[in-house]
Amino acid sequence: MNKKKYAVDEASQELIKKAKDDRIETVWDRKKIMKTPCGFGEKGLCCRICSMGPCRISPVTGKGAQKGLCGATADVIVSRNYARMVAAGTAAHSDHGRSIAHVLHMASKDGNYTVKDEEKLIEIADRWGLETEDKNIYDLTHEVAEYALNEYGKPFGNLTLPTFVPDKRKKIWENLGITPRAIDREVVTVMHSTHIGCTADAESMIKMAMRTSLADGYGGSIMGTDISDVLFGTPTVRETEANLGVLDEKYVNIIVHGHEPSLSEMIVLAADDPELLKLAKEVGAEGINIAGMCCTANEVMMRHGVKIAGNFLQQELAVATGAVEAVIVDVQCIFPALSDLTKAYHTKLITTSPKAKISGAIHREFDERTAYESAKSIIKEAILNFESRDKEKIFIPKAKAHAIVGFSYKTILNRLDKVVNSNIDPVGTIKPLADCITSGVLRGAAGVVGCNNPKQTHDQSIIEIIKSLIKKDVIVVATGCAAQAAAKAGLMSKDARKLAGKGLATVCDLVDIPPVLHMGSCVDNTRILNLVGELAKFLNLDISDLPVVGVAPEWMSEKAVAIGTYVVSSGIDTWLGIMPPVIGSREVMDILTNKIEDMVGARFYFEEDPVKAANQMIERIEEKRKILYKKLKNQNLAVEEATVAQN
Ligand code: XCC
Ligand code: SF4
Repeated sequence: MNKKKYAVDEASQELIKKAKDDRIETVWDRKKIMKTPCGFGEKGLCCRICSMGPCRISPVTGKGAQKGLCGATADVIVSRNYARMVAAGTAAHSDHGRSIAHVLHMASKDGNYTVKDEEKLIEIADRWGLETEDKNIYDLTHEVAEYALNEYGKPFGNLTLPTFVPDKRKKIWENLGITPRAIDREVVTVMHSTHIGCTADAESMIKMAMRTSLADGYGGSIMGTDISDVLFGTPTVRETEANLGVLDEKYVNIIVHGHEPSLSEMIVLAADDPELLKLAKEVGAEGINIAGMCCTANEVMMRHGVKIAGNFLQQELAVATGAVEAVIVDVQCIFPALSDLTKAYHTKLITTSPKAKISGAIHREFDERTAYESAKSIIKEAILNFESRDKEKIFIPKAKAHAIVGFSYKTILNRLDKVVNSNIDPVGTIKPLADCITSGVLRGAAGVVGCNNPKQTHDQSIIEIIKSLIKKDVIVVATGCAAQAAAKAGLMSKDARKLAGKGLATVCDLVDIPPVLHMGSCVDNTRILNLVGELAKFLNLDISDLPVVGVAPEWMSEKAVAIGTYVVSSGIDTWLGIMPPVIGSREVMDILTNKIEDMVGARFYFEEDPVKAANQMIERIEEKRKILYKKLKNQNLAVEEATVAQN
């Protein structure tokens, strides 16, 4: 290994070495071959939008082309590229949400998919103004599903925003003209406006990107979260383990990888089928071990405690253990490299979605109408593959960590009730959290989200940022691959309380939570929006008044750009640990890191150094606290600062 380590955890390090010994190629090898990334692409200055180009321009050096053939400037090209990233990310989250809505439409009393959380169904129906009284639950289910699907393409009006959005925030969006309309419409509008010969004004383009991102955060992603909760249950606290050490040599190991829980839920269910367990024994295994990867892991872990094999950059390493019978995938974040890689071992790569076929993989289209049987036959294929293992090639690292997970919005409220004096305080409200934050026992909250990226040492920035924050009494909520990094590092265990500052540690003890709360997959960032939205409403403030920050230390996907944009547009300052391709335009840089604050009360920070980023976040949180006090005092709320200065 050269100067920079590839990964921080032992399991990954051991397997990177094994991959090398096995002479297989991983992302880090390909990164070496790739050498320096294209400078134009990196700055956002390459335009492939029409075939007069591609045009690549050099405004930074001032030499060579300064405009594209059509006359597009750096500001135009960069802003268009940025908006397209947001549109693609929004499309991915929202289409995932749509699939789940289709599954909801299919749900029936004796079907493969049923309603697990009726209360949540009714909550959604109420939010959308649907009549719920005296209605057959499955009639209501179909109505809710139809309403959801209509939100994607309704011809008139705006998206039906969730009730947790504070009125002040809605006003801000309205005044800026960025209130989202139908979800698909926003994506299409960006694709249209970025076509040659349309929008050529960076600010207008970025505003369109913001509106589209809001259609993701308050539309498509919410569908993903809320409807999954209806179908599969709203997550509650569970214990699990994380890292590649969860694979077990004696078992048939199956990795579920991708995003949509409709597949993984069935796989988890079917893995308990007596017929399959019998078959597993017959081939010489002790049982079936399902482990998750990426956001699919988060979905099944939150609802069943299924173990986490690893996050994004560990997908190849899992295969390199030589102990995985099948990697079952659906959509998003699946390396095409798995196709060749699995062939170097006995592992089967099984694709299941027509939206993500991979050449060289086995395609077993997952049919939701016969979901259970589909899942069973896929698992069967994995079991029968157990005997093809090459014992010589097996190495499973020991490393794994214990984690307490499953913190949905409701679960957090229920936990907080433990500290409530029910004679005075209403239970089931956000008041205890508001008290912790306004009193200063907790200095603030941070959402640590997003992916892995080989531009950074795997997981390192995520872990460092989280540790710095909790030490300063900032409670961390995490989703996606960042949450898995935290789980693997033991930051979601009881023990992690030792790493927290005094205030946070006290809260953790009282409420019995770890200092880092796993809130789910990336569509579940909506759970965080829900939390901050309700908190702001409770305090009669706007989200931008809260001492709350967001950070994606090692992001890589377009989805992360969409998330970052809706988080900032919601009024939450957001740090990106990987520079997005916008540096080629002075105007776009200025909008995203400065001007946008005048529009929505929050801005982007681009900082690759995790220590610097964490310090900036803490500083910002303290600044926000001062504003918070002023505003609360103006409302004549009696607030007492517990610890005035950060010590
Ligand atoms: Fe993918 Fe969602 Fe990123 Fe992980 S965090 S690499 S998007 S799996 Ni969402
Ligand atoms: Fe070049 Fe303009 Fe075509 Fe882009 S749209 S490729 S800048 S001519």
